[in-house]
Amino acid sequence: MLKKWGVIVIDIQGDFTKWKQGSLAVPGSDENYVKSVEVATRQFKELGVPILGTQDWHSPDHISFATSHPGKRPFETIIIDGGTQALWPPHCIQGTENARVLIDNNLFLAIVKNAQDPDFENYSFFQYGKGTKTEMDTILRINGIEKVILYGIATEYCVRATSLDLLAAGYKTTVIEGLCRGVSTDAAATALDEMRCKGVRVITTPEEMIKEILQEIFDK
Ligand code: VGL
Ligand code: ZN
Repeated sequence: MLKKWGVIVIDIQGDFTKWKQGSLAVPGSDENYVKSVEVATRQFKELGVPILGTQDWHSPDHISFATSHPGKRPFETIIIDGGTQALWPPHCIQGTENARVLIDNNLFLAIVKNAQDPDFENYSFFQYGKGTKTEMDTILRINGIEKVILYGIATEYCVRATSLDLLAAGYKTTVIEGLCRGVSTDAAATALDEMRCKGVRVITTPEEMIKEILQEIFDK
């Protein structure tokens, strides 16, 4: 049987975009970018591919916010539990306008949230803490998905962490670089290299993926 594709669109939320003057707007996140993500996602959906969305979803006092650490400024790092933690401007606060997912929410079968606990930061939407799974794995399984296509924001944080966890869990994982944006362009490039090295397939444009899926449909 043909292995089934699924798409995961990572954190296309106002606070990560220049378009919506987000508090953590990443380079290259204008309205055109968001529209290109929406157009590609609709094309996948029209090819019959199930789509999941994700949403960074913080409490107002989240541990990753610089404002939660007196004297610290955004983009500084601190050590928490022996690990380095980047500090961010407050962003994607539960229930605020700029925490909304900007592309048509009807495209999604479900939206998986993460980092809701004020005391823990988490970039993966597949699992958190010491390997506790989110609902993502179950949703992929009940839909028969074995091959995942991933894109969104931020390349070196949530896209990286989620794709590496998917890969480790046995999913064939493809990242569409042209639909990803990073907090730092250099760090994003390094993260993409790491993902490639570990076995993630990195492709440039959605068109390559759409061509491949169409080919599979014709070959069936
Ligand atoms: C993200 C930084 C802070 C992400 C979330 O979605 O990659 N990055 N919170
Ligand atoms: Zn966050």
